[in-house]
Amino acid sequence: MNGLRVAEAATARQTVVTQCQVLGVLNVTPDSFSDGGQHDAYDEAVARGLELVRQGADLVDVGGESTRPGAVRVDAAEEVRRVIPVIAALCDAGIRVSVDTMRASVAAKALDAGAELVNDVSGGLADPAMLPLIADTGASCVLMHWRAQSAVMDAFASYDAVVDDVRAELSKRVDAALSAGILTQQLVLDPGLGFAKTAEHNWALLGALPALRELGFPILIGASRKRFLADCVDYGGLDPDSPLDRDDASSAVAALAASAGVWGVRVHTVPPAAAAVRVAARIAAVGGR
Ligand code: PMM
Repeated sequence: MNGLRVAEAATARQTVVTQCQVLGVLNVTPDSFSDGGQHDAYDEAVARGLELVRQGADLVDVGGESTRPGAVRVDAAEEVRRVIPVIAALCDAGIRVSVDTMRASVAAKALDAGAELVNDVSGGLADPAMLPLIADTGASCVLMHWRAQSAVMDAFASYDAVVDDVRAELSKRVDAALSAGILTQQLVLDPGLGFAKTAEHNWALLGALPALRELGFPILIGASRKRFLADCVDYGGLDPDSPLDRDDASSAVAALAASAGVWGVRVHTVPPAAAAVRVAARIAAVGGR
């Protein structure tokens, strides 16, 4: 298992200027909000994973359970059926894979198949076995800010001060991870844009990336195609209600987040994000921002 590779790279990235990682989204689901149904057959999913890497993705983030607002959960056996063969095929092809799952049992199988990073949108809250698994395996892990399952999360979008509250709640997840025996260098944090958050909350968090980085961990940003970007899609005949028409705004977020020094961006459309992180790295390398 090569689980510490991401963590080591992430630690290095805190001290030297290197390139923001691009995580290409591969949802092997019939119902994800923007790409559901496109890659839910094995052959199409593997082909899409290979394409994401050809286009410049550093990792392919494979998920088998939609987390769009209102989504109901699939059972663990179905999640395994969807993602594990795809992960195994991509890892066999030498591709770096993260698994987007809230279940320790799915994460364990994905790590066995060669995944190097567990992307848990619940930050270890949904499954009490997740943090012990990460501790035991030494795998890298994204802890995302999360308050409730997708079916009910919109009812939890209430904050006194969203940046302070998200920082405090992420810190608690870090404490839980460390108590479980996870090492700091295994962790990546994510503010969880769109998860129990209104558009205003998402914008406030994007405007506070330096404050999130002050937590001292690599930061992952997943803004791609999300509903709040519709605020910026009022030009060129684009349809703000179409997730695909939010791609340009998603790339703009990737560029600005990379420029703000985040560790990674999670995107559906890789080529412009791959360009964005390279431009940001070149500007950072000459001391710019
Ligand atoms: N968003 C989605 C799924 N997984 N993982 C992380 N770490 N951060 C995110 O913001 C995130 C995620 C939902 O988007 P999708 O349905 O398009 O995959």
